[in-house]
Amino acid sequence: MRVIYSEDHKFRDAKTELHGGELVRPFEGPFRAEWILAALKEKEFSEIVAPEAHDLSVPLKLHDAGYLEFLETVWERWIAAGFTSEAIPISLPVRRSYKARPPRNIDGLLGYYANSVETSITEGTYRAAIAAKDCALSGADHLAAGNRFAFSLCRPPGHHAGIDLFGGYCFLNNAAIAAQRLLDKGAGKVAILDVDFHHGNGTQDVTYERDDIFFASLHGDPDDAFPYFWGHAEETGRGRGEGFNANFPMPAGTAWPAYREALAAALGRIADFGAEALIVSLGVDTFEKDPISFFRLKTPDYLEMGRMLAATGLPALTVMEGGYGVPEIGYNVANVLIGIEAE
Ligand code: SP5
Ligand code: ZN
Repeated sequence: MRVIYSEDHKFRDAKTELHGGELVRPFEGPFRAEWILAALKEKEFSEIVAPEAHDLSVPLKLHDAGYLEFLETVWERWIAAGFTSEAIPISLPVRRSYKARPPRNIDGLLGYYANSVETSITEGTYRAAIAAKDCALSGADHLAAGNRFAFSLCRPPGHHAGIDLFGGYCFLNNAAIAAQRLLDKGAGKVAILDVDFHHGNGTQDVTYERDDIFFASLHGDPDDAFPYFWGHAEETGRGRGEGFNANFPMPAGTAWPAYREALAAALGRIADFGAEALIVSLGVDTFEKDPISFFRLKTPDYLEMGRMLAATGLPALTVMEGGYGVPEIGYNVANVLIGIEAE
């Protein structure tokens, strides 16, 4: 299967993440892509290509124009304001913030566009995020050209990025951008299946009122896990999108037998929807050794996950999301892809 990878991910190399009241070295760093790439090479994935550059026309169909301009300019504005460290918001619109609108001050604007504050913005962040969305778009183009599978090794990840919101280590919603590209190239219905440990709140945000993208997410129960304020089973879509969003929250300690049942249910919903293509938001932070998550999947489980995904019979683009802490994340990703190709 073709792997689309850009070295530009290295421009996203934050030094700080707010975690447990301290600024720590981020869980989401360049070493993640290096581990994944090394495992793919070891498992003889030989077609590893750089993405084609794409413009912002597809992102602009999902994200707010002011938000994209903010992402492009925030670093220079932050430095111009006299700050010397990484950009972290301090004040966010919350309950009873009356008709919150974008403030002029860059420190305020940072909070306006944030949905969480662990994600420091740095000098190279925008450049890396643009490369990640190009990986997603090039993967979608590969499917649109008639190929059955591709893997977009996106970094930074994207599934927490909403219409006008960054956070959860995400800036542009790579998976939704890929789905939009497939629709633009002629698909009538596309499904996004999110198997990252965390609820894909950004993807839910950008697809919530749509009936041409079905979104299903399997994740840690938001009563217990980030992003806390999204991802409950009763969130089913709005307006014409009602019935086109499906959340599968699961408790701490969930291992493969229960996970597999939820996955089968989600794939059943996607089949009923009549999807013509599948985008998989692949986080391997469901792994038993993940440092920030609480599921208990083991390395061989990812092979079976891949087989189940391919058994849908759908063309499938896998897009990288989370998975932290240990080099085994590379083997877990490789196993999903091997399982997909084996089916
Ligand atoms: C793409 C992705 O996986 N983003 C996840 C962002 C999560 N950031 C906040 C993590 C908070 C973890 N707190 C759990 C502490 C466990 N000891
Ligand atoms: Zn995650």
